[in-house]
Amino acid sequence: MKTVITFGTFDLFHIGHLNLLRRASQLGDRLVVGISSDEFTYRKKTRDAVFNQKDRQKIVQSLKWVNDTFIEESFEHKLQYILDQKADIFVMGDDWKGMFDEFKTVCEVVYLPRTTGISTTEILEAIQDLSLNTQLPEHGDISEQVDNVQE
Ligand code: C2G
Repeated sequence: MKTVITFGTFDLFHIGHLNLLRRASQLGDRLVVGISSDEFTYRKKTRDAVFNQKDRQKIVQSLKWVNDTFIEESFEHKLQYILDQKADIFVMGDDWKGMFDEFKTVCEVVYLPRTTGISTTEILEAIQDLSLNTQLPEHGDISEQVDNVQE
């Protein structure tokens, strides 16, 4: 039984989040996701998440690829979360490339390609521009961007 662990804010849940979690789940048998607490999110981004931590956790927990979730309180506790969950593989999007290599001493560390052209910040900007009729482009499956994985 291979356990995969990943972390994120997952605010305004979007297709980039979905692609990351689906691909992470394909790397093992069990996917566990640490959801940034509201306070940790404020410290990371110096703005509040739009959705509170309970709702963000419920959304991620409801996905068919996700087996378990917990609230992540800080960067400093990551190693402990990895050990507590007995994770074999630590996954993050490649915007974090190299940042978590220290965990290679306890598990495999994988950075997956980020879905281009979408982020919580871009969604917020698009909403602000709605009066200008801005719509985000359709985002294909990440497999179309990086490989030919069949569903
Ligand atoms: N992601 C992605 N493609 C996007 C947007 C996000 O693959 N277009 C990935 C990120 O790389 C990350 C995950 O989705 O692996 C969650 O992204 P965020 O919600 O933005 O989380 P972040 O603020 O990066 O929090 O301790 C680490 C942090 O908790 C990560």
